[in-house]
This record gives sequence, C-alpha cells and structure tokens, in this order.
Amino acid sequence: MTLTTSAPTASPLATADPAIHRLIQAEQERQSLTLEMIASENHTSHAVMEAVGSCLTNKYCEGYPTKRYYSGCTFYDQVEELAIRRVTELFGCRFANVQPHSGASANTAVFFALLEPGDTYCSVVLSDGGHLTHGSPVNLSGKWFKPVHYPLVYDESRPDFGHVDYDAVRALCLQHKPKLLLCGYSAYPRIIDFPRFRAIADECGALLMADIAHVAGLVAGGSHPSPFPHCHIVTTTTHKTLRGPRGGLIMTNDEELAKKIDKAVFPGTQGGPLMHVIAGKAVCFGEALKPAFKDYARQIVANAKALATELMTRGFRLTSGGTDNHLLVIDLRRTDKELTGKDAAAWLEQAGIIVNKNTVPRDDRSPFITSGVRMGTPALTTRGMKEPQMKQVASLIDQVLRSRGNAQILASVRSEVTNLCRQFPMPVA
Ligand code: DSN
Repeated sequence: MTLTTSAPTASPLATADPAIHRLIQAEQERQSLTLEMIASENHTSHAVMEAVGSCLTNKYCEGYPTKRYYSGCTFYDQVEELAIRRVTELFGCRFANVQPHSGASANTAVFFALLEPGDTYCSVVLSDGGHLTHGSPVNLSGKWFKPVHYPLVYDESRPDFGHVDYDAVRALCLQHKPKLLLCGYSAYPRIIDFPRFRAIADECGALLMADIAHVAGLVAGGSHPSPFPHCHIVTTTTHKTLRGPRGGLIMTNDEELAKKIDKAVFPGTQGGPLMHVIAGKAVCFGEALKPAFKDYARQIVANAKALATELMTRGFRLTSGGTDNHLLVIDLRRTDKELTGKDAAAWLEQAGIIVNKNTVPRDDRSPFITSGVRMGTPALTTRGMKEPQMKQVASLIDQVLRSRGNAQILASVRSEVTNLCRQFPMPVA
C-alpha cells in the first residue's frame, strides 16, 4: 500500500493574490514583534476576525431588522438584533444603532439628527484632547456647525490641573446656549464627570452627548463611570479598549432620540450597513459581557498607572500629572525643548515601540509636529503584560527619548522589544 501525504495547501488568498497575502503576512509579523502603544488600537480576537471575514460581506441590507429594502435578510436581521441586544445589556441602555461604519460616521449622524447647519454646540479645545469630529475647522463638524470650545484647567497650582475646567464649561454654555454639549475625548487621561456635565447641560438647555470611543472598554468592564443615565446620546467606536472590529455605535435611553438617530444613520448619512462588521461587533459585545473582560479593563488601567508612575519617576512630565484611564500623554517640552512629538514617535518606531505624536495643552507646534506623544496600554494588556513589564517598557521609552536618535541605542532597545514581544505573543489563530 502506498501512503500519500499531501503538501500543506496554500490559503485561498496566497493562491489568488500572493502580493496582498505577502503584505498581510508582513503586517502580521510587524504587529507580533512591536509594542503597539497607540492608545486607540488593540489586538482583536480571531473570533471577531472570523465574523468580519465571513460571507456576510456579500449582502446589501439597507434599512433595519424586519424593515429592509432587499430580500434574503433573515439571518442578517438576527445578527443585527443580537448585536443590539448584547450592546444594550453591556452598557445598560435602551436603544442602540450598530450600523455606523466608524466613530466619525456615528458623530456625523448625531449632528445630522440633532443640529441644523449653523447651530452652536460646545466641545473641548481640540488641542487639549478633542477629536477631529468635535469641531475641527477642516471637518464637517467645524465647517457646517458652530463649535465653541471649553478648556482644561491650565493653572498648575490647582489640584485639578489638566482636568476639564467645569467652571469654564458652565460659563461658556450659559453665554452661548449651545444645542448640544459634547464630552468624551481622544487624548484625555482623566475620568469624565458625567453627572457634572449633565447638570451644566440641564442648566443651559442643551442635550448632552458623550463620545466614549476611547474609554468604551473601560466603561463596559466597570473601570470608568458609565455615561448612562446622565448622557442623552452616547457614541463610540468598537475597536479601541472595547477590542472589537473597526466600527461605530450610537446609544441612547430616549425613544424619540433613537428614532431620529436611526433616520440620521440610514438614510441620512449612510447606505448599506457592513453586516460582516456588525457580526464582528456582536461577537465583541459577547466577549465584553464575559466576567474576564472586567479583569482585562482593570488591568489596562493598572498598567497605564504603572507606566505613568515609572515615567514620572524617570523625570518625564505627563499632561495632568498622570492617568486614571488607559492612556497618557508625555509633554516633551519639559524633557527637551528641541524634541518634537514627530521625532520622538519616529525614534520610538525605530526601536519597535509604536505611539503617535500628539498636541499637548497650549501647544504652539502644529498637529503635524506637536510637543507630545500619546501612548496607551490596551494592546499590551491584551498580550498579557502586567505591571513589571510596564516598568521595563518605561525604561525602554526613557532610553529612546534621551537617545537623541542615536542608532546604536535605538538598535539595542529594538532587540529588547523583540524579546519582550516573543515572551508575550499577540493572540494568534
Ligand atoms: N484616531 C483615533 C485616535 O487615535 O484617537 C480617534 O478616532
């Protein structure tokens, strides 16, 4: 009898499109062997990726469950209903729209639902930690609506230095009477006081919106206060601390607002929903409902605090003097007046540590240069790293930021980063 052994078969992608397959393999290796410290990124599970890579990508499903414009949507209705059921349980709210393609799409839909062109709304000074869609002059939110911006506390003698200046928020809202008051940020390391924001919104007659894209996983895991029941509208992405597929989400407790939001998402600002991504969101919400996710959220914060403490011990200055959540921002002006965020991020990348340059409060450099770097712990925590590794990572960051770009130092840190990554592999199939 002859035994035949079959050679390992190449994947469909490797066979059909070797060029793209090779690039994906290269990216897989890059992710495996670098420390992913961009505060808004994470390593999602293979269960999520399987859903996103499924046949659900084949179908048009404009509309909402049981009210679609195309036939053949039975299973898609069940997927979307399950996603909504899980996410409303996860965040303790009544209504959710899981169709926004991204956080920016979610925010745009809310503005479309609640504001008329030219209406005033209130959001943070963008260089203090806001987002492009919170009123940047180059974004629809800044071009078609009228943002007025509240600052952080800049006075270093105050104990709440670097926190939202709630007195300034109140004064600004009473002066401008915005239709919408927006909280939730992209580079803010402190807890957001939702009840205090709600009191201000009520006093000036505004609706309160929270964009919790960054802290959604911490909220879901009980490591950051919930925006519910205080906020009228809550938007988020699903891929940051929440660790799902790339996408957006809008939630509310108010039935009338929910109806307006649904219309604003479809047909207001989007066409066919990405049903494969909605399936991935459902899987992510299911994962976040498990008890282990609470431990994950707790460890993200513990790791960020450990990293912050060690960096400060080593003489770095962090905006607001530390962190309560998953991220921190190093204000490089105190370390080295010449060092820009752009150079710091480039040196760190050469050493295998991936962060992003970021403006700091009262930064006089442009957003393309900046005086800060932002970093976070969600992805390192997914790899299983804990406080001892954060101490080691702080030491590596310290060496890089004081290296003045010296190639030998960067190479030596790179090799330590590679070893650390091998000890803590990212989730693989
Ligand atoms: N680009 C995201 C971030 O890095 O915070 C926000 O959408």
